[in-house]
Amino acid sequence: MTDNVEFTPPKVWTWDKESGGRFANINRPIAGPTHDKELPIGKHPLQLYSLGTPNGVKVTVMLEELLELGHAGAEYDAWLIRISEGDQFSSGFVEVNPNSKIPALMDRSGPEPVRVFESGAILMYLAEKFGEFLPTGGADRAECLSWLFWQMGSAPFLGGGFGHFYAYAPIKIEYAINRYAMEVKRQLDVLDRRLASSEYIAGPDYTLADIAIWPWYGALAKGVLYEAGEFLQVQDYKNVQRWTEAVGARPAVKRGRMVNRVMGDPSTQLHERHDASDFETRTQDKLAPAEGSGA
Ligand SMILES: N[C@@H](CCC(=O)N[C@@H](CS)C(=O)NCC(=O)O)C(=O)O
Repeated sequence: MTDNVEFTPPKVWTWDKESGGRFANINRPIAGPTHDKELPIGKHPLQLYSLGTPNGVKVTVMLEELLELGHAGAEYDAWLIRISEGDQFSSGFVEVNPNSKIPALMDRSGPEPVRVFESGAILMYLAEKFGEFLPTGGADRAECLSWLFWQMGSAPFLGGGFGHFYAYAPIKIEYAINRYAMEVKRQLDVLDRRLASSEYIAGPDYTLADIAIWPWYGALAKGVLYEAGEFLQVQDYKNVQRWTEAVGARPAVKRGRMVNRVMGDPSTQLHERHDASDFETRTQDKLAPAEGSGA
């Protein structure tokens, strides 16, 4: 293999602000807020601060599924956090998520607000709060949580590894692209083998494991994530294709993937959601430029 970069790390790493890459303007080696700004608070019990990336879509699909089942307590305001403009570094956002990444949820239904960050934790919190999409015990719960944590551990290799080096890095590095393409194909094969013997990811029922995995691996299977469908030959994963279609056809999934979405066909975008009727009456004040995951 020939490598196209040579780099000898210095003794001490320093921050090279000119390093480039699609998200260079928001990536930095320090945490904490960059500016003072409170987050808005709407009328509903749940306040979501997010963006329609795969990690954000997990939560809006979950909330729409809960509403579809009739849980009025799952009514939510979804506020748009434009990560390319640094909204995740406001003092208000950092109070909800010290890690400065969407999605972040504030549950204001009780006497004291409860903050929840990390999409997997938010899914579990909502599943337990409403008693849905997570088996209550035994082997079924273990299987479901195993797949949820599989997703949380695997997607950074897909997004931060493969997606970054294939689509966002300022130069195409053969070693990095090959390493992560191999891992992502292995992950697709893991899912494909599982879905050969199981209707849904965690078993015969649709659960939060499907809700967590679909926005990443369903989009990859459709060839819309990083436009890598042909490169990874995603059509070969037949069981993943079958499951992607089945999950994508659910009405709550169709609604959830529109919320906080600022890219793609304008008719698929609902920048903020404050009422169920917003899906019918949506008017986009101003369409934003395409924006992806800054992970
Ligand atoms: N493990 C986190 C990852 C969240 C994440 O990476 N969010 C990205 C968008 S998909 C983000 O907010 N990036 C902004 C930044 O890195 O500054 C989760 O699942 O919630």
